[in-house]
Amino acid sequence: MAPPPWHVLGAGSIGTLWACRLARAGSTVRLLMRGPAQLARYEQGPGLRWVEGGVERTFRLPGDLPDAPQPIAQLLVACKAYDVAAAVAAVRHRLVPGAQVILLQNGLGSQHALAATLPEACVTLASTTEGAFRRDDGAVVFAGQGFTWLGPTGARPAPLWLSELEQAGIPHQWTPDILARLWRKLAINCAINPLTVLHGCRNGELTKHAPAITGLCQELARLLQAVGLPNAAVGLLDAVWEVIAATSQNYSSMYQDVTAGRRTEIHYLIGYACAEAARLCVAVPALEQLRQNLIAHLHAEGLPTD
Ligand code: NAD
Ligand code: KPL
Repeated sequence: MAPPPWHVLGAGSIGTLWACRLARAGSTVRLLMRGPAQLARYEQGPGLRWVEGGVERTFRLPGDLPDAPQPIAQLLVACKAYDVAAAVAAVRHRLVPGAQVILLQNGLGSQHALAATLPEACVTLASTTEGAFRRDDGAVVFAGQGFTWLGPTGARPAPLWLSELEQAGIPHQWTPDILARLWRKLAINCAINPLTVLHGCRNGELTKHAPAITGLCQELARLLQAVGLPNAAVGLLDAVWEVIAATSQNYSSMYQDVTAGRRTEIHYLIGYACAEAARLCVAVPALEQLRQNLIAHLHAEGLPTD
């Protein structure tokens, strides 16, 4: 029996990256559009344009409205964390019992909130180091080869659809410890991204702010221990410096969002870390100060602070 189609909710940068590779490998992929205007615009255009290694390819994948009749057995949610709840609510009535729902969001907070509203679905969380961005002309560029960890919200064996990722050439591994992966990445993002926004700099220029990074990593390591993930705290400071060195010429995703005037995912990154610290009574004064400075900066830029 043919595997069910993938429905991609949020055909932005990372959604396009997944949709095009799956389609290239022969999987059936449908794009879920926000509404009639988005669907019309998409259908009048060339389709998804995807650039890998300087080579552009176009994929004319079918687009659907949220209330299209087809049931959804496999849903890839690739919108921003703050859009997840509304986006999935619009298609929830189409999910078959036991539907596979894969969440690609960075940070934490959106995933478990959503999973609680989908008791009959099999929810998979992802943490990816792949990178993609949309060029001014609309094409999505595969900017950073990386790796994707996938794991269940509860205890569940590896799902069958992983073979489709294999065929699509999406480097990945199933892990029962996905929460530790997500927290580790969140901690790294907390130590890097807000500072790049506040200092207006590339990741590599954070070498000028080593004491601040050391202090943040100490607090973040204490927080990781308090949430019950001591392994995620091991070598955190070294890992942050490794990421800074490997991405020294890059601007962090949060820096890019702010300079482009886009809403950030602050609430699901440093906001989530500070909220968990408060809940668990872990003192994180430097992290909290950084969050407040970031909020003041976003406010001054006229951007949402949540
Ligand atoms: P993006 O803004 O490029 O794409 C999100 C897409 O979702 C947009 O096209 C938007 O129109 C669409 N969308 C929002 N609400 C919708 C709705 N109700 N119905 C249909 N579509 C809807 O964002 P992105 O960069 O692809 O990031 C998505 C998530 O992946 C984020 O959580 C981000 O942190 C994470 N992520 C991104 C990258 C990357 O390199 N881009 C890397 C790792 C993780
Ligand atoms: O994930 C990142 C981002 O920019 O969001 C890195 C490159 C790791 C910096 O925190």
